[in-house]
Amino acid sequence: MLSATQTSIKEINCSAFDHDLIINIAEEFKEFDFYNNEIINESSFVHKVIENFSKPMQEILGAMGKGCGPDVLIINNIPVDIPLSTYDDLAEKVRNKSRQSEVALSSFCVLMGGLLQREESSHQSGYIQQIHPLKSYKQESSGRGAEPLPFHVENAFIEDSPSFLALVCLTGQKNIRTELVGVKDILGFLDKATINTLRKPIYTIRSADGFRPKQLENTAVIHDLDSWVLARIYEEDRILTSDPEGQMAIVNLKNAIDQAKSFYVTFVELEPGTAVIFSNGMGRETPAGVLHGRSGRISLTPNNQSNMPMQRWLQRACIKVPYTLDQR
Ligand SMILES: O=C(O)CCC(=O)C(=O)O
Ligand SMILES: [Fe+2]
Repeated sequence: MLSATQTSIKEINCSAFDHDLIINIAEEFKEFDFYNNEIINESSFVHKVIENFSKPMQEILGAMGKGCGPDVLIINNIPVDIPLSTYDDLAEKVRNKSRQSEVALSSFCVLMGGLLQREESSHQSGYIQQIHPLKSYKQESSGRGAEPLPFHVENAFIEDSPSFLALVCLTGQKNIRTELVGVKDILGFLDKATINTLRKPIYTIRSADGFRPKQLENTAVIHDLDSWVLARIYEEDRILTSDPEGQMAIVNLKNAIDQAKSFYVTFVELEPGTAVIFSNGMGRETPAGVLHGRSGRISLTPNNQSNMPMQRWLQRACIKVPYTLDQR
């Protein structure tokens, strides 16, 4: 018999107090370049966040950062920068918005005790990224494309993968789902021998669409780092090895992903003012966290459903808690 999901998902509301706090901090830091500078190094920002956010928000994000919170946290009612400008050009849109979503993402990072991580190998090298389709890349399965995204752990092909991902929705689109499936739920379909083989440093992991070609060699798929465990898992064929036993383990892993997908996928249909924060395939001592994906094709024409002449637009932060790489 199939057991219940082992993935913990929690949904909370941002209190009116935290909501207004984000607006106030955004006003105070409206001149700060959140994309090219490390807000985490601004002690006045860090103090403001640590001293003012409500206790429930501090506790849940603090627990997640230590690896003892939920795998996925959904936060409703965070402020959305309104009005969002209707420029065609994404860079113009970003320049002309207030800084509320940037402050929300940066604050979550501070409360988790993490660092914002630049995405060096992507086309967006700043501390915060835009998930927004661009006409010329619409056929990509990526943050700038409009196609669905197969399940993945973000940046599993770089050694120093992010520990958490935070997404904030500025503009939503009906029937576009951010999907999540738990690492434990996937591994539940594998035997011990396969998991042990996935722990061996015999794999090469390749980058995905929307990233410069890059690969991580001689890595484990279930990778022990300090007291954390990172699952470098892709649904797509991006995990390779010449080792026959390793190849068998990848086949088994694929089957396990398929099984987990048919029983355990959850999703959020992001709406303006909703954030989702999840462990990027990271667990403390034991495998945990989630893979994420996206179903549905994003529309490149204005989104009338939200009464806003805009396409779906998320902002994202890659958050890294202090783990050091295991050099074994
Ligand atoms: O568009 C989404 O819902 C998810 C995008 C995604 O995979 C990401 O931001 O890493
Ligand atoms: Fe992603």
